[in-house]
Amino acid sequence: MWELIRIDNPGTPWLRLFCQFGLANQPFVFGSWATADWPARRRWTTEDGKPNVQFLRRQYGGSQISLETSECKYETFRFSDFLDDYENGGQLSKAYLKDWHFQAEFGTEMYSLHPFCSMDWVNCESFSEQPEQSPFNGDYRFVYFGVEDTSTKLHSDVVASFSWSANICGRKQWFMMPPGKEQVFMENGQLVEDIRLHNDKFQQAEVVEFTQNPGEIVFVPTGWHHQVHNLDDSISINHNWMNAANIPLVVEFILKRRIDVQNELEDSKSLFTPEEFQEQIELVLFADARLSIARLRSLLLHIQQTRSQPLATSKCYFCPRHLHDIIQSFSFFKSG
Ligand SMILES: O=C(O)CCC(=O)C(=O)O
Ligand SMILES: [Fe+2]
Repeated sequence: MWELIRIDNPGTPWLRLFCQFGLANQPFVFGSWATADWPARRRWTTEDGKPNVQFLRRQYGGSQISLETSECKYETFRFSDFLDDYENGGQLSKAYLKDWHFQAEFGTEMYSLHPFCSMDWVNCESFSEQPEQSPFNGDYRFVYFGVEDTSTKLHSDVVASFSWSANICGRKQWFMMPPGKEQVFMENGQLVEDIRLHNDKFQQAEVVEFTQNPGEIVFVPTGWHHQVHNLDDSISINHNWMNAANIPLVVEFILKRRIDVQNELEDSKSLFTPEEFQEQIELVLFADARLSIARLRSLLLHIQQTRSQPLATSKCYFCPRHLHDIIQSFSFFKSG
């Protein structure tokens, strides 16, 4: 069984993490030091490590949240009603509150990003607060709240993005496997419901199994399928993102999906002019893959423009701080 690498040394250079895990597309976990000074860890939890219901209700109770109440059926509730139900051990709060666009409503004051996570072309750009300007039509920043035994089925993340997931309270059990190995868990053209029932295949699929403790941050690389179980009542914060390390994988993903969409639409081609047909492909591609070729191009232009400006005029990458980071990274590589 594969062992997951834990980064316990807060002094580990970000460039080393970028090369060893970002560029190599390999998972790792940051130790709880990475979130030790996050206000969320103090304020959202009680001393015994449970969700701090009073604080959460007071600060965020009026927010509208969406819950999957039965298979693929979502309903909207007030967060305070969800919390009341949680306190009373009711049924509503047994539904996993996922993908809550908390940050779009309340901002990001409750946490801060490690440099490895802040090199982010999705959520750290000027467009991230303006859905209509964003190539992704919004941000990819979320809060999850799940009671013990709630879980997320085997999946890989949206648009071939990276994700990080920080446990504010509670523990999660993770199962992850390298890109392509999910095929081992295909039955009748579909991924199995729960890979724990197929643990005889774990070795073949190179499954990495580990527990994420409170405060730890898991890095999920592009295309790695994962299944996640809340071992306790848990709150987590996560982002999906892309940057120079995984953009080649994103481009490969979107080009492949474009070919699929074009093939799917081929029958209706004669109904459109060539330009309209291309537009149609882009529309379907965006609906299906949450990105399109034009949107990807606008993202890349934005990155090129915003990055080349300061670099042309400043000596950022020659300043003593960055030089130190770079030298440190290379000495890490040499030593092991
Ligand atoms: O915590 C969970 O239930 C799922 C997290 C996840 O899928 C992710 O961070 O990509
Ligand atoms: Fe995920």
